Amino acid sequence: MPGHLREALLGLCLTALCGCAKPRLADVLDSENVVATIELVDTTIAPAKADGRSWDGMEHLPSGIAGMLAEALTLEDPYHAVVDVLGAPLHQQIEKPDPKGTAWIVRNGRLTEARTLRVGDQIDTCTPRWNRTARWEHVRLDSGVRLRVELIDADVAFDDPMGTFELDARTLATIIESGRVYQVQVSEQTQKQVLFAGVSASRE
Ligand SMILES: [Ca+2]
Ligand SMILES: [Ca+2]
Repeated sequence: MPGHLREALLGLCLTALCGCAKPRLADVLDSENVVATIELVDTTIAPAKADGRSWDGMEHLPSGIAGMLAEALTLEDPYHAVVDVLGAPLHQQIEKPDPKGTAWIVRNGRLTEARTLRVGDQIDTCTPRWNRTARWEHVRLDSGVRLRVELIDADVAFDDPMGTFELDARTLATIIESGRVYQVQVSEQTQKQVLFAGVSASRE
């Protein structure tokens, strides 16, 4: 092969290699100035409490639905599998929760920038949308930052705790790179009471 062709080919290969080696945003959070807008868009809540009872009634979630839900959480695309289960007619018959809560940006262990989550008219729902109430701008995203969310089912007398989950900075960086509302599975942090958090994040 002529020398100039060999050099051109080598250049192409190096360019391709450099392209592949572009660092993930999660790996440069402490070396680059990454500033982000973050929004908790929605959450997906289990149709029953961890003990199988419905959020507001006395009935138990039918065992068939509970089994389908448990299996859906293990599938390759768990979010869409869970959404399918939540749409089943049998599930529609049990009392749903009235979610509300608080969310924070955690910075080096300190809770900051609290946001109150309310669904307004969306009572009795397992899929609350937070209507842009849980939004943070100008968040300096380094490895010491997390998003923390505490949710409860509002009741007349004694609210039912739903759970607390946190998303670390690497997860938030992955959400930025996805370029969409990213459904993060949080069920293992909440005794499978809160299943997914839909989060949008973009670099400013
Ligand atoms: Ca309740
Ligand atoms: Ca309630």
